[in-house]
Amino acid sequence: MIMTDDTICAISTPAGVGGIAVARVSGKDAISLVDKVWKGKSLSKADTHTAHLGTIVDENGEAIDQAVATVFHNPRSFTGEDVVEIAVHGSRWVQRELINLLVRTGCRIADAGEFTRRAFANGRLDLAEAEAVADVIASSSRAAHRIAMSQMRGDFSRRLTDLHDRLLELASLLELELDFSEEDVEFASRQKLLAIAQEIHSVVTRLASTFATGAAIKDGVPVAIVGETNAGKSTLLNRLLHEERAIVSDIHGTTRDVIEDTIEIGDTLFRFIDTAGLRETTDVIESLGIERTISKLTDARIVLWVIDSAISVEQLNTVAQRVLPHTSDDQTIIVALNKIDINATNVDTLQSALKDILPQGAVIVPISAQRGDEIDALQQHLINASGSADIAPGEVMVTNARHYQALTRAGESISRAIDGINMGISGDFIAQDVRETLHHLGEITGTITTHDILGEIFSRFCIGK
Ligand SMILES: Nc1nc2c(ncn2[C@@H]2O[C@H](COP(=O)(O)OP(=O)(O)OP(=O)(O)O)[C@@H](O)[C@H]2O)c(=O)[nH]1
Ligand SMILES: [Mg+2]
Repeated sequence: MIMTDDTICAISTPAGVGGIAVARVSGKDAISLVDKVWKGKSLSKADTHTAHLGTIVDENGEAIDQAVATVFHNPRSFTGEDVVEIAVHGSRWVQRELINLLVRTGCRIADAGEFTRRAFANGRLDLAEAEAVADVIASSSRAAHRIAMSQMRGDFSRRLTDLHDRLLELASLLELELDFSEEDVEFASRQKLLAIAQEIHSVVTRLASTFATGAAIKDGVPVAIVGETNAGKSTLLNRLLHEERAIVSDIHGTTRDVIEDTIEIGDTLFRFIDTAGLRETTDVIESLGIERTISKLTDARIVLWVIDSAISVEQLNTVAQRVLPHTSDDQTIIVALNKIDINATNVDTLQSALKDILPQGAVIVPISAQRGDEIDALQQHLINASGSADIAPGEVMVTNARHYQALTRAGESISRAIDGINMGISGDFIAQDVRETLHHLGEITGTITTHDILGEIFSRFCIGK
């Protein structure tokens, strides 16, 4: 995508039929070009941020549709250029005709993400904010929306600007030291340099550490439903999704493959993953299913371990050996002691046996997946484990893998600077690491970004964004 000063147009509402559809026109000739196909009050004479009722007419004077045109003068528009948004009735024919007419009049059809890219090029948004526009549009839960909105409004970018300023301070202190090194004066005490560098390091690593939760909230927190065959995993999946998504039967080994679906609980999107039951088997297909179970178990944020409460403590230890070795400290384990409608008496025994073998932070919830007992309690534990409740209003969360990588690299270079200061290495080597840290942070907001990276990012947008 090459930046030009031509005028672009595209339908910005979703493809298909709707009550209305909105075409966006942006560029230096946006207003005069739309005026050519507009019958009504002259848009060229209209004030900025005003809406006008009129008719779209083609070259032969034929009316295409009645429309509302909203005029935005540069630089106070989304793209920073002159913009007209034309709302027409949302028939496919009207939408197609309008765009064809605009193209015949002199507009070019916008490339994917070109409106947002122009907004970035004109300094209306930095790169992180532009990427957040896509996240706001894609967000499918309140928690994901809240994070994307905060990023779009610039909370993340402001945090990065603070870091940038601190790094510049560090760089200038180091340079002062260099300038006067001949005279053997140590201007900035190493102690002070160290304190600044450590503060930057701690902010960078804290931001990077929000990625695991941030990404999970954006895409749906992955919850692997695992356990022995016939424990009631598929019954629980269906219960959580409120639909008969997976086959349930009393035959051991009913589920052979992974079944995934998402649903919002509270404000958070969860991705539930039903898996093949864990047992000794010689069946080739079942073994392949179990391999997938293990891989889903390892990747999940939350392990929802379903246990048939009829089993003995001995059997429990056997199943635990198939589950617990695959879990890690980063995961939360929630044990659903299932079928309490028929085995209520065994629950206490199992609960105390479980307490001995479960890691810290794991929770046990006795439930009946079939009857729906204690599902509310289970959902509350899921919300707690998702981490979404811990997000304070205005707290910055990293949800984008590109940002996470840049932060990780920035963390590595500032950490080298800290080592350098501690070891008494000469200031110019340390300054090198500080500059590298600045570079990585600049990649996030787009102050330092190549044409290729920009093309990559904006091509993932749809046309019209
Ligand atoms: N009484 C009772 N029966 C249940 C409960 N949950 C599941 N079941 C029954 O247990 C049997 C197994 O349920 P599934 O959900 O298929 O079990 P699963 O863990 O998915 O089993 P696999 O797919 O074979 O690994 C079925 O007959 C269910 O109706 C429960 O809470 N109470
Ligand atoms: Mg199943």
